[in-house]
Amino acid sequence: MTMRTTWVLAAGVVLAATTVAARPPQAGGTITGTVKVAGQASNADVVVYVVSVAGAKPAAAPAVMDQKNMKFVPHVLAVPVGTTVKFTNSDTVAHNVFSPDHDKYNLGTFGPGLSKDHVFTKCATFPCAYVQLCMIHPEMEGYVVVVPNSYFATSNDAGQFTIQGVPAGQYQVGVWYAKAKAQPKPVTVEAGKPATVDFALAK
Ligand SMILES: [Cu+2]
Repeated sequence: MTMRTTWVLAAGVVLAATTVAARPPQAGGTITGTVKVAGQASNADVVVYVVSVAGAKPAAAPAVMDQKNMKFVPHVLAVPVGTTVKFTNSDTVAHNVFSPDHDKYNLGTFGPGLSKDHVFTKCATFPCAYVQLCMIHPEMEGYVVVVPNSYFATSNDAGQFTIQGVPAGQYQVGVWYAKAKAQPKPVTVEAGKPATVDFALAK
């Protein structure tokens, strides 16, 4: 090993050590809980989100809503405001993508293997739910739900949800569901710990 190689390796080690040390000591806490929807067999597809987080990161990577077996998949797609959603078509027939809600969009009709993008930049009052429809197949229905930041989760069949890496602090946690409602609830997040909040949704 030459002297120069040794020096470069040593510098790399110092740089890596500095990067680790510069990180905050705690990566935040977790908000977890269960939602129960009155009169529904499944408690899935409830969007749970932190109403306001100081310094929240902007939208990350694009999200995907597929059209598969004549359905929008996932049925409910929650995204932070500013996110690009790629609507793909995995079926063997053409589909159409439009929504009559808020700023409205109509991405037209496109065939198998193709996709169209829409950027969800506008939302006056969070959350903004866009019913997702197809003009060719009236039975198709999905939802894109625009939330204010990247701290959100969508419940599973059992109604469970987990929002990871929330900075320590006091927050309001809101819920969205297509057919029922519940008021936001306060939650206090401590670094490295789970904070629990449960919701009962009714019409
Ligand atoms: Cu369709």
